[in-house]
Amino acid sequence: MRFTSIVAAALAVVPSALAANFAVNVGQGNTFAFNPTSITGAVAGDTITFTFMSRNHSATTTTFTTPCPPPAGGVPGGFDTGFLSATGTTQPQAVVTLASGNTQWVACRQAGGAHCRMGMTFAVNPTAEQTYEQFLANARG
Ligand SMILES: *[C@@H]1O[C@H](CO)[C@@H](O)[C@H](O)[C@H]1NC(C)=O
Ligand SMILES: [Cu+2]
Repeated sequence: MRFTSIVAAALAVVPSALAANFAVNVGQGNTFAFNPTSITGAVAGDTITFTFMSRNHSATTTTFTTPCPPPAGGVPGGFDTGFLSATGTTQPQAVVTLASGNTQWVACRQAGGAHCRMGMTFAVNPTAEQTYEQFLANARG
């Protein structure tokens, strides 16, 4: 009887175990940065939870070669959290569900790209050919 209960409990968690969530902090410690700066192994259906910890930022998809500023709404097939502002003890969150495991380049589009040019960038599934480090260098111009 006890064993049966354990099996039933294990089966119940299977659906949620299929999708991973990646937690990403935005503006942690009042910095112009995403933490971590990249994630790998993300697949369709996975989620990214962005927690906006200071100031007023966005997480917006952009291009590898010309990151700053990211376009409003993000690139086609991408995403844009819109501007989210941390006030006092409130740290808003945005949850993005990935439509694919494709590589995506992300930056903050605040202040006409000024935060982006300071290096406020993030990558989903960067590759050996297109690395996060090169994307960051492109953003800093
Ligand atoms: C956040 O930034 C956007 C874009 O600059 C601005 O329109 C909005 O008013 C700001 N929000 C707050 C709460 O300051
Ligand atoms: Cu910003």
